[in-house]
Amino acid sequence: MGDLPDRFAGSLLGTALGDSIGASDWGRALARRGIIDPDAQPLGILPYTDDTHMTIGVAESLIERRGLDVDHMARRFAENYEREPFRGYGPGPPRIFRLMRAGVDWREAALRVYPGGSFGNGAAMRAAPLGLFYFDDLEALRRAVEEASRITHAHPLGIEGAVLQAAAVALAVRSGDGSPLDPGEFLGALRGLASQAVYIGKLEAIERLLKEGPDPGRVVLELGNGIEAFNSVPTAIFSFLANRDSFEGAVLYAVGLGGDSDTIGAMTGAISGAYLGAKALPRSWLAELEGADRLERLASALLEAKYGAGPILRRST
Ligand code: F2R
Ligand code: MG
Repeated sequence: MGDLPDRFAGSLLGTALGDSIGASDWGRALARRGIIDPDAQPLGILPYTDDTHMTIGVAESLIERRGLDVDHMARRFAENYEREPFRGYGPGPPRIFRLMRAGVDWREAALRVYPGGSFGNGAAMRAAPLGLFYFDDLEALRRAVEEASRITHAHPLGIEGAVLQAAAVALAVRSGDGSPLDPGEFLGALRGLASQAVYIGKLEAIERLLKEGPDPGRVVLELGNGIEAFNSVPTAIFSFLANRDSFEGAVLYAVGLGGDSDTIGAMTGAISGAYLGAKALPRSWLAELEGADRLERLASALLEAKYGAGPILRRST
């Protein structure tokens, strides 16, 4: 396998860049102008939001436990939230973390906040480290993502969105190795993991929209740009596939679709960064990204944890 460290770093840094570009006025204005300029200089630091904060929690837990330990991950989410509650979390997860703090098991808390579970995109937006850790085994990936999603998102649509997002990251890591990516094969592999009608329909729509052209109005109409997993995960997959040779092209296209722009940007950045690698990310954006060094260290420790070699990174305080 080619340059795995570069692709692991690309996916975590790509998540944070997509998140922070999509959350910033500067990034959204750049996206609206429709000019893809990798040298465009952000107006000051690019702070990340809950998308990246939770992605960090997933990575930390996978590293410390050398794989999925779902109770450990649930505790880590709650601890990280208590340290930095200002990251712009969606409505549900903080309520779950407060119930956990009051002694309620997360399995019960997740179903108390949304009977039947949440179908928001919060499990999908944090799924990149799971896609990286399990990139070489889609069945193990599916099982791990299902389990990890249930901590906050127990609804089948929230879970399947996370599985598809993690699998897209995994397939991007695999196919960034030399031969050009075949969108039909990529979508076919995702289709093999989908069981919910809305995702099956949207994966078919992605294939058609790739042939018809990336008209943003049509894409939003058919795939969505909302906070629900089924209205944002397919949109991120399309944004990547329609702009697969350019990280900034993919992220600015995603952010320009509007709606939940930080999360669609984050998920697109995670897939594109996994495919193109960290070396393809714009230097001028990375220079301003909050936590870039920490994300690089986490990517490297995640790879070490996967293959069982080298020092294990403990959480930084
Ligand atoms: N939403 C934000 N940021 C705005 C928060 C602002 C904050 N007050 C501040 O500035 O500090 N961003 C983040 O939210 C999205 C991820 O959300 P998540 O984690 O999935 O949240 P939740 O609450 O589980 O679901 C989101 C909404 O989906 C609808 N929904 C979900 N399940 C439902 C169900 N079973 N029945 C009905 N509706 C359901 C609800 O409208 C939920 O509020 C990301 O964008 C992240 O960046
Ligand atoms: Mg968001």
